Amino acid sequence: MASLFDDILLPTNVAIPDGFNLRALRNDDFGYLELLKQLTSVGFINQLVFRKRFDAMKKAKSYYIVVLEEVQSSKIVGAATLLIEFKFIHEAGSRGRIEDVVVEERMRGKKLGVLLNQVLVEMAKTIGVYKLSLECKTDLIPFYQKFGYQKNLHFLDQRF
Ligand code: 16G
Repeated sequence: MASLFDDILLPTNVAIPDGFNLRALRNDDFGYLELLKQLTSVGFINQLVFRKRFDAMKKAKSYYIVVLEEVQSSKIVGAATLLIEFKFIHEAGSRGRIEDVVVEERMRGKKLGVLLNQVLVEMAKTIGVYKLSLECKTDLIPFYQKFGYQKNLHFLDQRF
């Protein structure tokens, strides 16, 4: 069993409610895929594909996927990703991106999404990024603004 990153990097100044455990994603956390299905399409990923993708992320050393585990059931009920992108601009600075924030439907309303965001903002500050950004649905803008984000550039995408 391997962790995506060392749990020592998790902030100590964000309180985790009783009954939950915050930790890095592990290479046997196949339940994470079930949770991601509540965010968007995941498609079919077998354990081999999961492990290979996990290994590639670990090797890249710029993926920080944190998961919230419900202690009683050992189920992952929340997760969020901090991705660090290396740049030449800003004195070879780093940009942080928050991705794939998801909380299990039956666990919503317990402020677990707030907690995950606080954790990743703290980690981004510790790692040292000049900018932290995310994309979200319009109705979630007020939620994310609570963590210091401002509406700024327009976001464009194309899908294949
Ligand atoms: C949301 C996520 C983004 C994810 C996308 C998936 C956050 C803050 N944003 O925008 O990270 O990639 O949903 O939707 O969690 P898609 O499958 O339509 O790209």
